[in-house]
Amino acid sequence: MRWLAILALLPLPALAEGEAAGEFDYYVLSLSWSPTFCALTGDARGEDQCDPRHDHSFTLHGLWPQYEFGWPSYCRTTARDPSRSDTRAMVDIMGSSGLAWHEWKKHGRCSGLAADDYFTVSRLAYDKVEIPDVLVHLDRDVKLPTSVVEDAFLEVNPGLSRTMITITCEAGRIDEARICLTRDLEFRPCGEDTVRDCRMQDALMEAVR
Ligand code: U2P
Repeated sequence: MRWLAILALLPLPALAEGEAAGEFDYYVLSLSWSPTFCALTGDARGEDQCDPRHDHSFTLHGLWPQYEFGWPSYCRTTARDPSRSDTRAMVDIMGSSGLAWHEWKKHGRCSGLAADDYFTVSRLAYDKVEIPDVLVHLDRDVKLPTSVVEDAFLEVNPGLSRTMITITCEAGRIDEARICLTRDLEFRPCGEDTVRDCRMQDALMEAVR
């Protein structure tokens, strides 16, 4: 019985797997700065998303069901998986159908929705957030504190405030904008574990090319 007492003292993991679908508190809409993805990963893999004929700025990384603390993943669900055409239809905003499939498996199955509905809601959430024009058309590399990126989002999204968005960095570069939404896709404050504000004063934001 002593091991039970020890188990009870261990901190709960933020990440578990195989939770029940549809039981969550809010969504994180995760937007990925495509030039950073391409520089760190995509170019080396020869991803089509990084081909110069595209001019992606913030692409949809995923719509993630969250708990007030932590998040579910790879949930148990009887919901239909997406068809090839469902995942292909997300390429315009996600960059690749492989990412759409991965996001469905890891996060979408926790939404309690069928795959086509999950992608519809993901697109609605992506469309709800205005990506600042100055970033959509960023035509030169800049170094800046992440607060400037956050300010740009706040300026063009009425109702969005600082506690509802977090900007992350990776390897010295602006990586993602994560925005917290209710299950009805209204802006709301992020849970404390979702806040990953990058503290760099000179994070690289490469131009959209
Ligand atoms: O941050 C690294 C990866 O962890 C997953 N993540 C992170 C924060 C959060 O609130 N929820 C969440 O799921 C993401 O995993 P992915 O979807 O990319 O596999 C994130 O990229």
